[in-house]
Amino acid sequence: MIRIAIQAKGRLNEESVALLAEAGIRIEDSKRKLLALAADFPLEVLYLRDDDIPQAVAMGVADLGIVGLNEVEEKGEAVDVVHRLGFGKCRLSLAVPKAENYDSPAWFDGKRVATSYPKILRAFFEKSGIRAEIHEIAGSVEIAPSVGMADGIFDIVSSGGTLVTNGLKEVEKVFFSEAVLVANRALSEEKRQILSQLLFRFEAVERSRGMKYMLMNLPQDKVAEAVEILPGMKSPTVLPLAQEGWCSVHVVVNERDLWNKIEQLKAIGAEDILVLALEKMIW
Ligand code: PRT
Ligand code: ZN
Repeated sequence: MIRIAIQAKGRLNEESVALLAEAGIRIEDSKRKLLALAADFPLEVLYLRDDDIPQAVAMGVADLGIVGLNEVEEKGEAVDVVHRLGFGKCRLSLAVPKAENYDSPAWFDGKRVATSYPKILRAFFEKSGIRAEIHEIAGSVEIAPSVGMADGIFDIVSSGGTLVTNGLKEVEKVFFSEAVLVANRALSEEKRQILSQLLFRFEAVERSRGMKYMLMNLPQDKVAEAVEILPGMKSPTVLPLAQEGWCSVHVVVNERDLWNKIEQLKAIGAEDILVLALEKMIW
């Protein structure tokens, strides 16, 4: 049995639960008990505030955790980042009122900066040789300049909309974050095995994201050209058709390239193209 801590509510909760579900791990009625058992995998889920996850994992209250890399870095707890999960992407940035004439980090010398991430900010200022006053506040950081609490802020930015709404502009992108899987450093052999099973499933889920399964009928003598159009396809599945000189080609393509590939394939004579959702890719 392994215990994973995930955010109880907030931006990472839904995608954490969805990732587990896609990995075939259903969590018994998530009526927000603190602890819930998975139906068909040796795992239990502990619902916590994101701020508490790094420490819970470091102490072994949970074996694993899904949390923003920003929290892991800020808390500085002794945990291993074992996998990047690709969701919850954001950055920690410095921002100043938009009317300011900002040209370099030296602008912050002698200024007051409000943030909930003092440790990461201190490291950045030290590295840049800047002496600024860091004011730690727990929330609503973006309003600090307009109420006279600070000259600038250091906060999470994703679309940048919140900064604009508050009359601020992003001037330095300091730290890039996404949700990560963290692990306790002293997992038993049994737990390591469950972790590697879990990682195997996560990787299969990630690999199949954005991928489509495509089938088409193609004149037999065009297979080599189709392979040119579909690079990366080492060995396409080619099945004979009842009609002489034709075959059926099956490939996996990235959704991004889908229409482009379809047009090229039609141009060499592909017909009856079917595009299907791809559930999982395992190898
Ligand atoms: O209750 P709990 O303590 O668990 O949650 P929380 O309120 O501390 O965290 P939550 O749910 O807001 O965020 C959890 C994690 O999501 C963060 O630690 C980040 O790793 C990640 N994340 C990704 C974000 C954002 N994107 C984000 N945009 N966290 C916060 N924001 C904020 C940002 O600060 C801004 O105020 O959302 C606002 C909108 O951002 P813009 O730039 O899109 O306008
Ligand atoms: Zn939090």
